[in-house]
Amino acid sequence: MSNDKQNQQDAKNQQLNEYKNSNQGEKMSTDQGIKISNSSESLKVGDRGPTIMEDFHFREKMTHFDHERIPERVVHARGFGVHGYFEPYESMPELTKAKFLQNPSVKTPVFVRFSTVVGSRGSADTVRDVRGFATKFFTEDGNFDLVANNMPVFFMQDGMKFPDFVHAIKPEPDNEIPQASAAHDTLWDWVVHNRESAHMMLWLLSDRAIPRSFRMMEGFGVHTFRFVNDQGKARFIKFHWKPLLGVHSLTWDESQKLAGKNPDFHRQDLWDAINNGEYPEYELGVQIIEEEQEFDFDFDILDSTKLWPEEQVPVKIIGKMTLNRNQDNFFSETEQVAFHMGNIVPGIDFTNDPLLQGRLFSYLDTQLLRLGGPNFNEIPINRPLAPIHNNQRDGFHRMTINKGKVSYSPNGILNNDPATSSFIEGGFEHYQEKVDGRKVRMRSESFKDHYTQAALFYNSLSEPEKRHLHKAFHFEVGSVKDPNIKQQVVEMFSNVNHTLANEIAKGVGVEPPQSNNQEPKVAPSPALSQLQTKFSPSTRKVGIILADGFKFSEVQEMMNALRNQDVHIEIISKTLGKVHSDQNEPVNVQKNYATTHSVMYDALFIPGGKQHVDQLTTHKEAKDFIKDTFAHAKTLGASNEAINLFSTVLPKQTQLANEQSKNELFNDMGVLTIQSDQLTDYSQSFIEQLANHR
Ligand code: HDD
Repeated sequence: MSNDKQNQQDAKNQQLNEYKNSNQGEKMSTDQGIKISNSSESLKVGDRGPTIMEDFHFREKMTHFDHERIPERVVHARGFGVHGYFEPYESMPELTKAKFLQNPSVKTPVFVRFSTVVGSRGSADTVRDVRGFATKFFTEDGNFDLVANNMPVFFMQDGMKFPDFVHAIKPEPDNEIPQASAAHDTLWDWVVHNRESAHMMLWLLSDRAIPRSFRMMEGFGVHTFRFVNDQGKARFIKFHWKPLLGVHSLTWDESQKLAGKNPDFHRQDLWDAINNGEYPEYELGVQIIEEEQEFDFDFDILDSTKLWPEEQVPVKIIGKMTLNRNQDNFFSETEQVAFHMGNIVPGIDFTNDPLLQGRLFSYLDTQLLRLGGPNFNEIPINRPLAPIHNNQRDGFHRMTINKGKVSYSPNGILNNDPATSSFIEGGFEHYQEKVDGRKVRMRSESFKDHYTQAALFYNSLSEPEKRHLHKAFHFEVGSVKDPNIKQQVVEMFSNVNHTLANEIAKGVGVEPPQSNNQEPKVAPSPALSQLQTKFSPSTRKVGIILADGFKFSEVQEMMNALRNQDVHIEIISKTLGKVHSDQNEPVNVQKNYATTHSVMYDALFIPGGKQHVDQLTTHKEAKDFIKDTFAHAKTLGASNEAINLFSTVLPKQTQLANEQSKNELFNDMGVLTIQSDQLTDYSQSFIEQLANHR
């Protein structure tokens, strides 16, 4: 990496460094810099007397504490931020004049905030929800914010409906129940009265809504944007992030258990990966539609409830983002970062998508309240790298010291500085789209097909994905109390697919669909199924349960093979400390049963060793580990004596089978067993299966 490239990447870090503060080796002071002699006792009249007003240190400490909280985001309150950089693969002046997309040797610093939408700041990471994927690019032309989600469509077509939708999906206002969940009456009441939500509701009830990791989900800009080149030629585009680790999900049971066992599962996963040097990478792609093709599709490209099937409009990969540094302070960075759809750079422009237009107002507005005034752009995490010169002045918490008398334009005193820039000089000029029409509160006829793409998504899912979707309906709509709403959900989704509608009806205890709706006949789009994704064992996590007397050679062989593939291993036992092998070799235990659970691993391996297996037979927790790993269809492996342990825990037929047919039976069930001291081939099969996720 050349120095220039490195310097560019570090520019944001250097800017942030100026504001960093560490207490290490320092003396305690007040906010005014006065050294403090005692910060535990308030100033009193006598050692049992009242505290006195004069105690400036007490008052400063307490008032600061009393004012520590700011309003949480009205949506996307729970999030987690990381630093990184973006690099384009090639120069693309024909497509866009955006400078950060021109030079493969320039790394543009980024800050990304991943989030859930509905839950409050302290809710669990693994709930069923859309995930936010917001990226701030600190480009030389100023900040570009790509405020994306991990689903390519949205609940509604017009920003005007957003407050209604959010009120309906948030906890109900009388009792603030349920937290971080769509499984309640008001949301589904909203859905049946807003049928444009059909497509997005299927995404929300699909496995995409319970990702395995922030590192394993796609990102979508959702709206149609424009790329504009230096000749002023524009094209319609959609942005995509594609994770190099592939797109993978939890099961519903795992995500529910994780919400209790480790509510920070996703942020922990990201934090650990970056600390381990396993930097998450996402390729940036664009779908491109020429202006002349605007009306060539059977959907309106300005409608945010529609995606552009990748088979029809391929995704062109144009660069890669690497996330390589954890934040230093959650509040200063993740909490204070302010995204805004209107943060855009020359070469990228908006379209008339009415949802996008609504967002252009809302983001700036919300930051004014959340961050206490108009100077939030001066907070270090939000500061652009590009220089700022304008006549905006004053307001709460102004940091910049603007010199001189002139704060207006045009002016003579400063010869009209700061001067504006022409398009050629890099000034932002809005794309001169010709628009002609009457002022109306209406929706275009071309926005009125709500079911074809919902059917496209449903038809594109594999059988297991469809089964998960049906079960998700059983839970979400099953939690609705009003039978009328449930019945209307069934009727609504009979417009999408009759099997789906009947499945919903069966699971939630209402009548099959009464109306004779036509199902749209749509061929699947394979790109929409998660089965088409990439699979890799790298950075996956395997639990190995041990008790004293385990076969050392087996564990060693397995661990070496896993480590060679960058798989993480955690040794689990009844108590923390050390366990000893059949050779009396000590091994450190990282987790005891109390501090972990099967849902925190991608796979489980139990080695042989008679004494060790005899003990595990008496451990309920070890058996629960095996049961859950099996129930969640994750890689489960045992060698030699441990196979017997599996037969006592797993389905009845394995207990009845003889030794040979037992092994075959296990292998048919996806459980990997081996009766041999040589684990070389076995460990490779284990890794292959681990890579396949389930
Ligand atoms: Fe939004 C936050 C993504 C529609 C209004 N939104 C927010 C965040 C993401 C998105 C990722 C979190 C940003 C962060 O991490 O700080 N929102 C989307 C996507 C949408 C969308 C992909 C549809 C395509 N949003 C949307 C609409 C409106 C808003 C239609 C209002 C008209 N969104 C907001 C907001 C938030 C927000 C109220 C809350 C906190 C914030 O902006 O900074 O302004």
